[in-house]
Amino acid sequence: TETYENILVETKGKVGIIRLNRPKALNALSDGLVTDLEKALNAFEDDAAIHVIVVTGSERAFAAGADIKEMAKFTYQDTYLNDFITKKWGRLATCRKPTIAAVAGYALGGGCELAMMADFIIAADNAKFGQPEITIGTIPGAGGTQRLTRAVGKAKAMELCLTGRMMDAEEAERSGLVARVVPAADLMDEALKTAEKIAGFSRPVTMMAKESVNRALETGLNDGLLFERRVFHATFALDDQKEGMDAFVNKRPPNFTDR
Ligand code: CO8
Repeated sequence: TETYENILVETKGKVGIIRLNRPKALNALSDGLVTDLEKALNAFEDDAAIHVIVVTGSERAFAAGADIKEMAKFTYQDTYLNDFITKKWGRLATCRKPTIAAVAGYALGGGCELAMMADFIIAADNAKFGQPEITIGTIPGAGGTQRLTRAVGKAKAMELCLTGRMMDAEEAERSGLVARVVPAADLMDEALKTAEKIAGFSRPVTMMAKESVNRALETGLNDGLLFERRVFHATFALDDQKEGMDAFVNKRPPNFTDR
């Protein structure tokens, strides 16, 4: 695998792992880091051997937001002309393979937004989520007002965006932002166990399930149900549907071939 300046990349079986790695800046999302992240995500998406992607940070910080030192001097023209920050930033949200954010420590501003771009978040019990942009004179710019509102509802999203306060892992789980909270020491084990479980299923079927859940956020109920039904019917064209159901009927483990 390629080496990067701001992230560490490794693979474990069918799982691709990206670790944000700017420890001195609490993994602040500099242009360099986001460029590395986009490249690594592209590589995992293109690699047929990889089924699931896990993005994580350090024990102290998933990411403490956009790099404020870098951003401080930007003019409106800079941000507008460069489309700061949608281009590279959004890459995690457009992955077709399942993605997990394994979050310990701070997930603030762009860090919280990045975590929310993953399919789901597994949080360490020391995780802290927030959109503190208001405290530095700006607003969330990578989905904080939109994905957070969909995840936790208007009241909590408003409160977090307007006050900048952080919520802990327990509150984040209770309000629907994170799928599961685990002891900090077990975060990577639990995230990898979950990723490996997904990676053991049929790759096209996991992608279809992901695509269908995501439609729920983009459509009305009847269009969403129609989309789901079409994709459900489509799974019957796959060898892996035959294999999965035959294995169940004959009480044996399935051997999926991603066909
Ligand atoms: N950008 C740049 N450097 C940072 C950032 C950041 N977001 N966060 C922390 N650092 C640096 C600090 O400057 C410090 O560096 P140095 O040692 O050189 O002074 C080092 O990391 C350690 O940080 P602290 O000393 O502050 O550590 P503490 O434990 O005292 O505090 C906090 C931890 C509470 C997380 C604190 O660092 C903090 O409040 N950070 C900023 C959080 C924030 O406001 N984030 C939102 C940024 S705005 C944003 O994300 C906009 C999103 C727009 C879309 C995203 C597109 C990129």
